[in-house]
Amino acid sequence: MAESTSPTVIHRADYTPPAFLIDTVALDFDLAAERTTVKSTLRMRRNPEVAPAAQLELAGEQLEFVSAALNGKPHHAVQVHEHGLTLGELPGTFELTLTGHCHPAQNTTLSGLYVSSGNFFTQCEAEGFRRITWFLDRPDVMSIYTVTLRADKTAYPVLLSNGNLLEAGDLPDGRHFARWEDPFRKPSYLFALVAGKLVALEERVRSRSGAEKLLQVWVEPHDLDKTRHAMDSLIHAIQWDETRYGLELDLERFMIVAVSDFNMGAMENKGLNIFNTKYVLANPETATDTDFANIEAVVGHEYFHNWTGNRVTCRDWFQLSLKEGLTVFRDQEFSADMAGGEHNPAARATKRIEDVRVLRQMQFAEDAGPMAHPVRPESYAEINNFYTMTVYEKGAEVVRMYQTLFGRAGFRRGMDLYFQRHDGQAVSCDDFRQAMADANQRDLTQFERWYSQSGTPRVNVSTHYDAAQQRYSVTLAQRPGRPLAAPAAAEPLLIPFALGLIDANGADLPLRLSGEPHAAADTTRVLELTETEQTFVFEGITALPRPSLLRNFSAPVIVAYDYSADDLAFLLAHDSDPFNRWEAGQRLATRALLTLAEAAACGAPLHLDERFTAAFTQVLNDTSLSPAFRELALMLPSETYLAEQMTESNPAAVHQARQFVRRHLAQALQHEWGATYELNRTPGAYRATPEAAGQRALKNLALSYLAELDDPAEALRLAQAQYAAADNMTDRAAALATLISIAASSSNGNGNSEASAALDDFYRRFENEPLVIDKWFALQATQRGRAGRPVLEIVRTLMSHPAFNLKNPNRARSLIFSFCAANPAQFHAEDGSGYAFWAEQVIALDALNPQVAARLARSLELWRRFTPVLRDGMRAALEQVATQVRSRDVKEIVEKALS
Ligand code: B3K
Ligand code: ZN
Repeated sequence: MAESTSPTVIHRADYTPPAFLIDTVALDFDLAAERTTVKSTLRMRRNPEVAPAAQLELAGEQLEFVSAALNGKPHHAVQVHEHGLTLGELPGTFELTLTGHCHPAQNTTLSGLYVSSGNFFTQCEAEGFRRITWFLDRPDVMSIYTVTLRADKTAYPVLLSNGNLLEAGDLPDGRHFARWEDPFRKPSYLFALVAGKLVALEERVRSRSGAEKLLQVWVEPHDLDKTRHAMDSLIHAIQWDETRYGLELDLERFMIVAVSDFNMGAMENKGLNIFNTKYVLANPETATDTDFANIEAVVGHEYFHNWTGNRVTCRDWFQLSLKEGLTVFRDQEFSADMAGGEHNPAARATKRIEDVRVLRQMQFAEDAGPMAHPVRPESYAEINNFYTMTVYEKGAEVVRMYQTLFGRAGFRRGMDLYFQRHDGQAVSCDDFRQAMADANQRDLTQFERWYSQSGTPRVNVSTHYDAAQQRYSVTLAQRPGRPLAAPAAAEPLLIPFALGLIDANGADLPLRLSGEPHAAADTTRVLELTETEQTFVFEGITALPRPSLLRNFSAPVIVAYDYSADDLAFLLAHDSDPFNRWEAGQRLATRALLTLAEAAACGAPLHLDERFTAAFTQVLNDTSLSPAFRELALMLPSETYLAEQMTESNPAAVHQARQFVRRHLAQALQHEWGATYELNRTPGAYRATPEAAGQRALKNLALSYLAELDDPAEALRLAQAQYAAADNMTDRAAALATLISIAASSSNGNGNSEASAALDDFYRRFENEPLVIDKWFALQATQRGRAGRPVLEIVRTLMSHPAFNLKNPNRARSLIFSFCAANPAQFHAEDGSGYAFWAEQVIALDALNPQVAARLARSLELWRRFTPVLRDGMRAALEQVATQVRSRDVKEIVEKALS
């Protein structure tokens, strides 16, 4: 039944420090799947900096209360309620012992203590610890933890928790125990335990100071052959953090554990990272190049949290970007260094391009909808809803801007000062900014606005060339991101705007601003835009140049400049900034595709500007560019991104336009695609290097274009051969996708039997590899519709496949999310069938796992921007969900969408 109340909203401005502190925590677990007993002994005292409170409020959820003791004696001034305990009659310093039960086997939320494949796991961030025992479950309460685990030895031979192992041994009745101590103070969200039948790949390494460290990657026994890459990634991450930031691993051992039921990617619990199997397990047969790269990035990310997040943590959850934005920035730099090293700008650029593509497609969209919020949000109903693209990805861009302004050395000085000041503390985004400011002797007051203003700022650029004076002026005018939300309140930001000027031969011009004695050595200049509008005048410009704007995407803004198609083609061919070469191609493609989509929307005939095809051909044939770069440059903007750029989003029209261009390019470049395919084969043993991965990506892009030809016989032959001969998942999955696509586009059933034979083979081959079966579901959910058979029908059939399981988030994402969020043309069917399906699934997931349900709920949030028919259908579905869900998580999302 519907609950009528809206969730309570928490405001950043209401922060108050805790009235009590917890110095030490001793946890004692008797693990049993149905009912686990947890005894928690807390050494507590009143916070001397806060006025004394009459009562102590401890958070607790879904717990069964057994007893409370104060200094060893039963305590009766305790009220047990739905959200925890209220305790009275407390002295200044005391020991509180609380005993209770939780129910791991029934826990489908995957928050707190739960069971997956018969093993125990925990997930505490953000507020899962209160589902294990009663606590001051907030990040500014930091304590030393000692944990004793007891369990049946046969069922749970491995018992792990944070920190160092103190002792372990046998107990009567076939049970055993292990006792762990974490020597570092930490907030409750970083607590973890794991128990079960697991095995580990182990390595011993020496850290910089010479100390020996034990590294372990724990998995289920049949997955041990898929742990090498995660271990290598961990070793690289440890070395990288020492070299780049002077940060050393501070524990004797560091463990990663893989679990197949997990709400997100991974979790940085101190010394005991728990990972979704998707970000640990890989070998060439089961994992794609993208999987390999993602594993390296996520292993790095969680490891880097050991300093940025764990040693220095967040004062409250509004400061989440303090650790997330910073740690994403660190993992992005780590991946760029791994891909190309410090001195390979082209290889670094491919990583930058991939990150910016995600930012633009996902974070810009978030900023344009009802969930828009600043990097440091002002309020929330459910904190789990704020692990967002804005907090993570825009947060990382904000951190990157410090480095753009101060250089690597200046950024490092700021980091050093930050740790010097705040190691062991729970702090705020302001503290980080202050450390950057002080270390670089800069006033960063204005920079604070990046943390408090939501929306994507726009920078309008206009240029003027004065031939007589040989002067070129560039005027930058910034506009706040959300014109409807009190534009007057938005004050100008400090925007680092990197720019270059290019001459008619494609060479960078020396840059000298008015008033400067000579040109700077660097031909890229970081202009600091601090006013609403500023003009920068460059002297000694002897002929009209072309501007290369916002090089390397130096700030998370939208740049509006009236480039001609010729300018863009020129920049695509010549810009020395590899990011902006890609950017020029994207602008060109976006412009062409949007024109076509608007035409398709009103049924007008479609024509493609030949200059586009010519520019595209030049990139494809330019073998001086790396295959990885060419693949990125030749990939058309996604349908989702394009639909968002339309006056009224029309996914069907976008699909039609994009397919028109793909078919056109397939035909026009038929010969080149064939040659590209052959030239980029990677014979010999599989290697996951960026170069080899780039070749496979370009080859498979070529294959996908060949499949768009009117006669796809050659593509069919190549795809079948590639599928059969593949020694790696990248090539096998790409071949399968191509076979599915050929079958979908044929009007006479051509390729149908080949596609279904390959799908069957794929399933049989990988039946026992859940992560590969996820790919099998996802490939089918994201396929193009066939005449007379909408993809939704296929998805509904797959929902009753024996391998489908709504309770497993990876599986739910592979089928349901793939369809609702990654197949726009099919999902947004005019009859509203996609929306009805979405509503059913959000409601079903809401009862099992609110965090996963809330993520799915977000796929309709931009509903107001669509064409009227679609808008009405989406609103109806949202209203239906709003009346039927119970969780705070989903309610917050749908209420914001409808308000
Ligand atoms: N800190 C975790 C995310 C926790 C999400 C809680 N809903 C993983 C990460 O960002 O590294
Ligand atoms: Zn993180």
